Amino acid sequence: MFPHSLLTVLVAAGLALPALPAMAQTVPRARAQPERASQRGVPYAGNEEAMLWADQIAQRNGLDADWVRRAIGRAQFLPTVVRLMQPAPSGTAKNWRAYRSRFIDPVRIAAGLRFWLENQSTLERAQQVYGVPPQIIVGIIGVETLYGRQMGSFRVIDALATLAFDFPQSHPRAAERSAYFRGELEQFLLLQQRRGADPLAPLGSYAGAMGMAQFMPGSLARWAVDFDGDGRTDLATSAADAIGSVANYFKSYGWQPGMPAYYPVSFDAGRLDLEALLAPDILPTFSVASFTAKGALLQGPALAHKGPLALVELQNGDDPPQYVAGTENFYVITRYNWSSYYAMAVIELGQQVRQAMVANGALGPDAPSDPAAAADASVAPAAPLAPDPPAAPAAGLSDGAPPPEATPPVQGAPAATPPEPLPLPPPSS
Ligand SMILES: [Ca+2]
Repeated sequence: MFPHSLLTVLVAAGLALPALPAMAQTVPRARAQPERASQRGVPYAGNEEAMLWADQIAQRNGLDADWVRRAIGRAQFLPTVVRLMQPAPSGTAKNWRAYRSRFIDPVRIAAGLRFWLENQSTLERAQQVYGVPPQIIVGIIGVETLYGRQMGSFRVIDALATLAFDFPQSHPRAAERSAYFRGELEQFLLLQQRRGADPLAPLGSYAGAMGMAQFMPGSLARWAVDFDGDGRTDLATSAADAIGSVANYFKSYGWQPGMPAYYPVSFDAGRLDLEALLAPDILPTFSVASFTAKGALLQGPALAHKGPLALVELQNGDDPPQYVAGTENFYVITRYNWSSYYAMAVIELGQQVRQAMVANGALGPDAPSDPAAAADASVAPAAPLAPDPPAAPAAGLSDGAPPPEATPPVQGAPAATPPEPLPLPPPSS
């Protein structure tokens, strides 16, 4: 639409939005690796397949071919990105308590309190407009980037090009993932072109996610909103834009105002059918009656829940797992990042920050009750009956792959953040 001449690009480079993360010095802890993201690899200018692709997307989108060729040609292969994208070795023990400890800590809670206080009216406006409660938004932005402090230090174009053209072939879904990242790279170039911004400037995660909310380019194009009304949508420097965009994302995935994300659950050993309960993984499937009939017991407000439920299992290494009854809203949180551990960390961080708000007198104890969880208890019920483990648990579904019934990840529609699981910490850490 507005093809750039080389001259324009050079000018744009100088005028590029201050955008992405001047302040970001490290990748988020969950994804952090000791390597410096600044290590540079071979430029893609010499990669025929990549340059052919550049010509194709230039033609398809009416972009200036030289602009696209220069952008792709100067993108660099990053071996670190390939390594970070490798799936965790099978047999790696999942450990909720260890995972939790990475995100629920005094530093993050204090930063969340500050963020909530500074953005309280915006968070309330987002709830009015989109129906998504503040603590969920605060939980997401805290887990993703520690409230903008860790937005990633990889050059986005390097990360996306590496994953588009050199996705690790050992990955079980390499072809699909490679196609996905080519779509994201195309979206990224379109965004930068539309903004008149330098495609080599933005920094982000090793998967190319950007800003306080770590949106992939396709998600930026589709769900990001200008929530502070300054005429620009900037998730790296505008907390309001990040807040509105996260809320808009959740609304689009069907967040239901007022519905708890989960309920505590306990087991009746006599009739427990854990295999059947875990078979659908995190996809809410069971009515309260069928849940109960299979030995998963609910209480209080959960008994009046109308929609379907899922039994969410959180493993604890060699210790007994914990379980909660996930609602459709729990499932919506996993559309942001396909992991039940991630969703639970978001919920718990939001709850903790909310409690800090109450303790500081910034929220009344009677403020509309916490819709993130029915129970106050920070994660419920160990319910460690530890019956025989199910013969064939739907392992792994909640840690990277969407359940089969879930909407397939069409271009621009998958999780806002990288469509790969956050690596779980080693059991000992
Ligand atoms: Ca804005």
